[in-house]
Amino acid sequence: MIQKYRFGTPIETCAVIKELPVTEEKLPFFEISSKKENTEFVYKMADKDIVYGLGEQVRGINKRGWIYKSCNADDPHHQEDTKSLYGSHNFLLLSGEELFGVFFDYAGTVTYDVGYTHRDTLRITPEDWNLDVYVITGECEKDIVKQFRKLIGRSYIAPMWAFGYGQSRWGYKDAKDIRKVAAEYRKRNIPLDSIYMDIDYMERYKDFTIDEDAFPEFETFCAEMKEQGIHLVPIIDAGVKIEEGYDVYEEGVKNDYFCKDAKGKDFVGAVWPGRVYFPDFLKPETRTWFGEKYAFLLEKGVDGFWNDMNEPAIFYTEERLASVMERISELSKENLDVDSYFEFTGLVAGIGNNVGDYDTFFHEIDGKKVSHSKVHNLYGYNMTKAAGEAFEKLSPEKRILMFSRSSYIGAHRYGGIWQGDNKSWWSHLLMNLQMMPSLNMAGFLYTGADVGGFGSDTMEDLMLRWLQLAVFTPLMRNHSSRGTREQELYRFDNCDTCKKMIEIRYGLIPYLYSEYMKAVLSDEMMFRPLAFDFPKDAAARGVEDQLLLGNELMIAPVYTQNSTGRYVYLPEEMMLVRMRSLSDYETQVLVAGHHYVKAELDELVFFIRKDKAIPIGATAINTERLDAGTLKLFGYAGATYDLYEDDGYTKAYDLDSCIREIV
Ligand code: MIG
Repeated sequence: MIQKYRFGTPIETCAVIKELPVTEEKLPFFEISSKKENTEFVYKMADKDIVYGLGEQVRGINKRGWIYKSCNADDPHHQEDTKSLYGSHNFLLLSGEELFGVFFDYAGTVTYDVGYTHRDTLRITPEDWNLDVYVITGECEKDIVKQFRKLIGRSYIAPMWAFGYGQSRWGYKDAKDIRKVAAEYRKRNIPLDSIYMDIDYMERYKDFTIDEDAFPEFETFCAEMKEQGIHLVPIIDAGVKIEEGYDVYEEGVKNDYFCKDAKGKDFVGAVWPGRVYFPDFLKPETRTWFGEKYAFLLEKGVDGFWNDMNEPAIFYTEERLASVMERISELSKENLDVDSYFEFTGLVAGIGNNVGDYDTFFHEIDGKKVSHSKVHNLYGYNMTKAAGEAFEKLSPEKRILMFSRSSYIGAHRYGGIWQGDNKSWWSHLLMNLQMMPSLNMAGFLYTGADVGGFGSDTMEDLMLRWLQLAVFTPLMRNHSSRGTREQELYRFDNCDTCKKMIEIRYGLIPYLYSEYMKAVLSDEMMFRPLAFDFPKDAAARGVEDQLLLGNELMIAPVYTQNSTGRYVYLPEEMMLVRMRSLSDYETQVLVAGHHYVKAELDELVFFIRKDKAIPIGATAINTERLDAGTLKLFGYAGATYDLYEDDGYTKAYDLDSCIREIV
């Protein structure tokens, strides 16, 4: 059951697709406590209660013990003490003494003190008191999530080719670089479906332009890559360069499509190209206009995009830069001591992505001026919505790949997300795993992290172990930052082992795609904490580094360096699979309980649940060449599998007619 409670006059977020009546009853579970500065929702947690949810956040599957903040942030340091990442997903699931889900539909900042100040107290503090709260009760965790997902609408569906392996790097500067990547992969017969184009493809970082010197005859280049079975996936940034003669800028100014400053002038911020205007994506007209701009690339043969910098990331605002410069020039005359030195470094460090700037620019909602700070978390969502809505018109038949960095619940209907600028750290491999279920709860099913890590220098063993997790995630993209160690698989001595992992991925794609589509079409989670299927199992409730995948698998990757195995908890009997390649593997049935499982660096380990089997096929150079005729059941003897199969390309998806039983 879902009940909707309203406080004040909330700003419409369009997170929810069902119009529910507002109940007059008293909000259950929470006390509303008013203090001088703020009002909070307070819930007393029992000792063993687990708090699931919050989508894209650091730390564990169980969020207890820390403070989180919904305030979309461009923060490349995903650390234990980080409070906000790129998305705001205000859904929590309490499991323990009570069982309920709660969604705070609120566009501004929300703070979640999940047993940090007091171990037993969950305190939720929205910045003001205009919000809708949905409380969901049900039989079990899965049932509550399913009700919530029905409330927020069906998740975005990616094309099948987006389940292939993708290679990316911030630093491919021209067609020659990209051709080289393609050639190196093809030469070694490593499967590959896509190469990503980062900001360098644009003409001086202007959206919807192509640098003609770097990419002459882009359309032909795109066709050349398609010929090799490779999709090019360009990045689109939120800020629009201020430059006379640049059509996107000029149209935006003329038609009033940009955010305004306090005086009503177009608001000036700065990102890659220097000074930019930010499209007011909260205005339907702006969305229609910006969305149609993607046609520029679609017409050239592109069929996938990633939206970036849409929190929005701001390097500086005119105003702040000016005042900082002024203060620095004063300070430059001083003898910098303990106070003034830190003031100086703080001033410089505080120029970029300063939350204080969110009060200095404005959106137009239903003709009214609204401060950005009130709707900050909706910005990236509406950029993705602009693209998603446009694709329905521009490409009514064919699916277009879209994933975004910033998001809010609701954005899941228009695109996936990736987990942002992680680092080549072992802890971030675990974080990738831990974030999967909470993102699924929030509706983001097409997701994954930068494999191998984005920032800092990767290691070949980290890359291999990371592949052993990413083999299972819908988005499997190797991406890294400029200035870090190059990490295309062919850079490593163990390239051949990496290749085998990619081949296993392609063998698993029919199964993974099938489970993904079933999850999307029935509003379920593809990745679940163990306790969602074994709620009464106390040991399962504590597991933070294993997940259930679909209805047949459990994954438990190795995420520590120099380990040749790990402890795994089996809530029931399962079949251990240890795979070195599609043709070199062993299986072993293990009883329920704790096991030490060996997994050498070149061994992918996963588990098939009791009396289940999955289809595995032959590998192929890309998804288009996968042959369903090669599928064979793998797992418990006698088990069958209901395979969901469609063309992976058009929008003719249907749960009933696309299922075929594999025996
Ligand atoms: O960090 O476009 O998250 O994937 O390579 C700077 C350059 C901006 C952030 C994205 C990252 C991308 C990078 N961008």
